[in-house]
Amino acid sequence: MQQLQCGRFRLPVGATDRPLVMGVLNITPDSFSDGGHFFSLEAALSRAEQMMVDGVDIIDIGAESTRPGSPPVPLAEELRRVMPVLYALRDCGKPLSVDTCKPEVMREVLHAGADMINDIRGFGLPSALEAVKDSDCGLCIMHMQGDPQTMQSAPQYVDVVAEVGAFLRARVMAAEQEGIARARLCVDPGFCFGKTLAHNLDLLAAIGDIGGELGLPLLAGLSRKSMIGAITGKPVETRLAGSLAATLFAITQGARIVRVHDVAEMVDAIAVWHAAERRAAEQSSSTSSNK
Ligand code: 7PJ
Repeated sequence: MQQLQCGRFRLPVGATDRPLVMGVLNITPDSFSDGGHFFSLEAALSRAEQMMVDGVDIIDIGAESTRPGSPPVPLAEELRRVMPVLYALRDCGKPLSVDTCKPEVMREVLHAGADMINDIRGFGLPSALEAVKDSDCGLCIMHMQGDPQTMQSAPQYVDVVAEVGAFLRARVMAAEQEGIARARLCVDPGFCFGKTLAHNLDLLAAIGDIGGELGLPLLAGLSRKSMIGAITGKPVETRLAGSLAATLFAITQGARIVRVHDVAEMVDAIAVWHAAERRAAEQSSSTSSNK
């Protein structure tokens, strides 16, 4: 049974386990999909409570907007946003992930009890791996081309699937060289982080291969993203159905953790998909054993 070591938790991420839902808790005043709505501590906590009622498996606290074109958030400001939320949710019973690239933030939040670090730069800043290595937190290693300020201007690849796969492999090796156990790692192709619609679709079709080749659980974040808008023509507030479809497709391709804004809807979609999928697997194994 495959498990992801995630601070105080061991999360089931095997091929037959129910895919896990990571709920996005944005505490930025400007993040692109729920800009400003959840900036106050009170609002962040009530949002987290609702996600728990809705069946969330991991809460991903993000204080640095990574919306395309967004400016970096200074260290002190990021800590000012994230720490009160982390302290308040510390004993909520769910694994707490922090979406950050800054080694100083990683150290502080791990000290305060975060279970996972989700780094859109794949722990690429100097001393990021060092900041997490002596804890037992989970790591999500994500691929991004460029940086949030410029990444969507002209992303370029010769072979996006091979290049994203090679990047993730290199970062996994770097983590292992720091002595970080593989059981703590998951990988993410980073949809819409320096990718055109065509790049994103290539990656979506191939994510099973990327995760499978590395032998690590795959995390996919598609919720409300620009690629959903590019396909449906819908603005960010009306991308729910498109997000559910893309995310379920990612699950059929092998994603084990999905990062979403709409937890209740995703949990229901997964419950129905998983029930049907398990039954289909039972039927095909009983058919093959009768042969
Ligand atoms: C992702 C993320 C993602 C991981 C964001 C947004 C932009 N972390 N943080 N994967 N996206 N691991 O929520 O649209 O796709 S911020």
